Amino acid sequence: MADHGALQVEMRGAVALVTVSRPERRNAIDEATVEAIGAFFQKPPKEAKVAVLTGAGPHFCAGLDLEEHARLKRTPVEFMRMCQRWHWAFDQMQFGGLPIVAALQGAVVGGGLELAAACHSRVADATTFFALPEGQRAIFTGGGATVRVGRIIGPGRMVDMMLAARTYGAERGLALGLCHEVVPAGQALERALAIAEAATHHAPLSNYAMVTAISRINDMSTTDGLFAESLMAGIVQSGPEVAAGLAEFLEKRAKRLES
Ligand code: 1HE
Repeated sequence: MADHGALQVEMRGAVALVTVSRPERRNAIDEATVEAIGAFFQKPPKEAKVAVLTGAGPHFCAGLDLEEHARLKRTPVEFMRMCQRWHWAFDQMQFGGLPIVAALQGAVVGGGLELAAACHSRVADATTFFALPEGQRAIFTGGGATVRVGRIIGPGRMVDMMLAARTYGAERGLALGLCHEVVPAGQALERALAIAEAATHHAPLSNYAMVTAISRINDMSTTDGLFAESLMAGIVQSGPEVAAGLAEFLEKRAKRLES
């Protein structure tokens, strides 16, 4: 188990299990934690093919560390610069090329939802709830929610979610795309690890394309997006696993797709 400040990292085969570990603060994110997250995903261990991200204890993450925020009395420019460090850190996650499966439980709120939204696949257990309580703390989202959460649930619903101070439970979150699967209480980590382990068997270039190209292409015009897709597909096609992957199917050795 490697210790990166508030981040604990444990290799489980080719899966890096990354745990935000400040349970006494409900895994609230302070400056050191955001730097540790960015540094880890900027340069993950070479042997890691997929990561699972979770939080220690009954809550995934309570968002911005409000105690540190109150203590530092950040000026507008200081807060803007802090938000830009969050953007940098979460960009390393979303666009860094390492697939990340989030295991969610309890509170996934404020910056905690921003952290989850930078992951590529999200498994929630039945205790999970989602909220953006920034308005209730007299602040505004600053860790990427306007972009990432806005794109998942739509800007109109995000405005309403904040203005009406809504909390969505796990099943509602599933319907909205805030999570992709709901499992019984206490089983999110086990299921996230299983998804991650299975994904380690994909060709590395296929995984890289999934987690880097799709969201970028969705920021492009139609013609640019289609061109970028063809380029990405051409590069993935150059991978050494392509012939073996196709032969497995053609020789009827591949696992069948199930409905
Ligand atoms: C914290 C934080 C925090 C808990 N910063 N210390 N985020 C929020 O507005 C969410 C604030 N937190 C909560 O609503 C609740 O703590 C929870 C629903 C997450 C969990 O409730 P519970 O009953 O399990 O724990 P608790 O008793 O409320 O908290 C336990 C301790 O954690 C307590 O400290 P203690 O010294 O009294 O033991 C809390 O003060 C502490 N704690 N959450 C600091 N967030 C880039 S901008 C992003 C903007 C935002 O993220 S705004 C949303 C902030």
